[in-house]
Amino acid sequence: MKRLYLFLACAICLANQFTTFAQFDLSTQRAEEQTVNAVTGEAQSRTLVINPTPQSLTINDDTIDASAGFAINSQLPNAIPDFIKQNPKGIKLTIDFGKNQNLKPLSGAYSLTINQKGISIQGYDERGAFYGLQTLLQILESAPISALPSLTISDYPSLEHRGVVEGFYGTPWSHQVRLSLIDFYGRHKMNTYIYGPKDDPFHSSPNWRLPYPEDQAANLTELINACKRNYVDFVWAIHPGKDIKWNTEDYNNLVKKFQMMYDLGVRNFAIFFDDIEGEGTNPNKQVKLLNDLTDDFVKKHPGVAPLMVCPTEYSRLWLNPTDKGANAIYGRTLYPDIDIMYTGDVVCSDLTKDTMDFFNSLIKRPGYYWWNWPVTDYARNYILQGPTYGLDTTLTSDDVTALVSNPMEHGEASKLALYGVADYAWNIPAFNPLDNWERGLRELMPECPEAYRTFAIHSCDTETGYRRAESWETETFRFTDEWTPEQLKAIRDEFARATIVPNVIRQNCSNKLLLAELEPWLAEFEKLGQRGLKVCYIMENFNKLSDVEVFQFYRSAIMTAEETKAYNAHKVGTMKLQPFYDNALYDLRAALQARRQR
Ligand code: LOG
Repeated sequence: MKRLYLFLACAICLANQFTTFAQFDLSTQRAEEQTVNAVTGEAQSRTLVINPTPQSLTINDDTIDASAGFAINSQLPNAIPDFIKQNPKGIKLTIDFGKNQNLKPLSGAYSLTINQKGISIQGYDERGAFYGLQTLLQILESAPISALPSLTISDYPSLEHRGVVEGFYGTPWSHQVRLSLIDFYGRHKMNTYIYGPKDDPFHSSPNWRLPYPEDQAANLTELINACKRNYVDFVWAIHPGKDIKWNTEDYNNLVKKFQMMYDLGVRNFAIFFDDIEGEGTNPNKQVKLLNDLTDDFVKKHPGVAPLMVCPTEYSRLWLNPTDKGANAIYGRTLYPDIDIMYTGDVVCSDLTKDTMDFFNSLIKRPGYYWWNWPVTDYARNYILQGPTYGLDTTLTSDDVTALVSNPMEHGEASKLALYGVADYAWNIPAFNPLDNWERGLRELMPECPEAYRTFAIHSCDTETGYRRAESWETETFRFTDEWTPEQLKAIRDEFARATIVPNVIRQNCSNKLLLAELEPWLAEFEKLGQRGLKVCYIMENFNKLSDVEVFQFYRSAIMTAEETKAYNAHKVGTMKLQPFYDNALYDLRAALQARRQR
């Protein structure tokens, strides 16, 4: 983290006319991004829940009874889950790929029909057939097996690459969480997992030249196999720029490391030059390295995809926009099939047409968007559970070739955000942030979605950097304002819910990994509810209570130093609930003093 701060400090100083390096708080650097945009979209009621939203779906009036099971004829190896009941006399289920000429010629495109003749999935490619099956599985979850809707779906992705870059500072995800996430990617038609945790020493300095220890190598192979099962491209990224020397020795070190990773099963490679300084930042050397590696390694190894790169100048905040800038050099000299990553106007930014137009004009190809959300490595005391928004719904694959999200070090708790990333990247024009969030809550905590919603709506903003709408249904006011008993009741009820929902979640959420990640914030939410109720009580009864009583209640509502410390370590409700409490305490104290002086 310190390194990140230092780096950003350096970057800013560079942007400020190459003056001295100084260390300063990231929040001041991101001060220009303090506007909080409202969440767009609205909840929809629908009979079928399919995420990502299909491009075209027609539901007919009749239904199909599949309760006897399915007579399966599938060209897809090993993808039919056990819970699908097989019965040679049941409804016909055909899964095929590569033969339907009417599909969009895009990897992952498919059609699905359910009618009286049976169920047919046709994929443009094998991945498409797998995605058709994922859609069918979601339909089976949301419709009764005895009355499946007759329907036609024709579907394809808006963007070629959709998924995740594990690219944050902090504790890399555990193997178990990674495996669970990879299944989640497959289920939601995300096809990209870029492995690049900053704190994996074998990805970055000092050990990028060395082989992974045996146990870690075995885990990587397991991840690669999990990705294959889910039709996810596993991209292994290397971050050599902190200490790379532009000489033959280090070039050979890189080729050797790529070979080792190839032998473990890696077929997609990325090189990250972000957050470095010194020799490694030289764009001409970076380009030569990438082009040489393409000639010497990529082209000589069957099945290896074109390289991708994260440049040093990955944000408009400090990039040189002229012809001499690094990205213009990339644009002119980097092989055209190498994708170039970009985080947008600042480090954590909205994805807009202007953002991409600017970058694409430099790099002479559609950029590859690295979205720094819901990452919290710059604000680790928050858990981001808000809607996925800030993504322009007019973009097409001509503007942006990929959307990969950099999530929190809490992998399970990042799934809610990724549920949105998957939906947007698959079907951009249909993306409805609020509706997606409402569905995501149900998908991720089906046992108690309302309780999860109450927690999540108050756990969205970071107070710094990339601001997010939070508590948008809560109306707050000051004790000194004109307020009505109804207003007070509404906020008191919300605090009361905050005291209750953590236990509902603890008792009902069956995803124990998620629960463990949320727990420190659930505990703080509960305490916030309790102290909120106290101030509401005083506000309501202020005129009825004696000075001594008010004072006693006031004292009991104040946070102790320990409570403040615990809250600051795991903050929730920072936009509305905690400020309401803070203001109430301040105002009540002033009102009591005024009353005593009378
Ligand atoms: C890092 C990234 C980090 C993120 C958020 C990129 C390309 N690099 O400012 O590793 O997780 O910001 O703090 C970054 O975004 N640098």
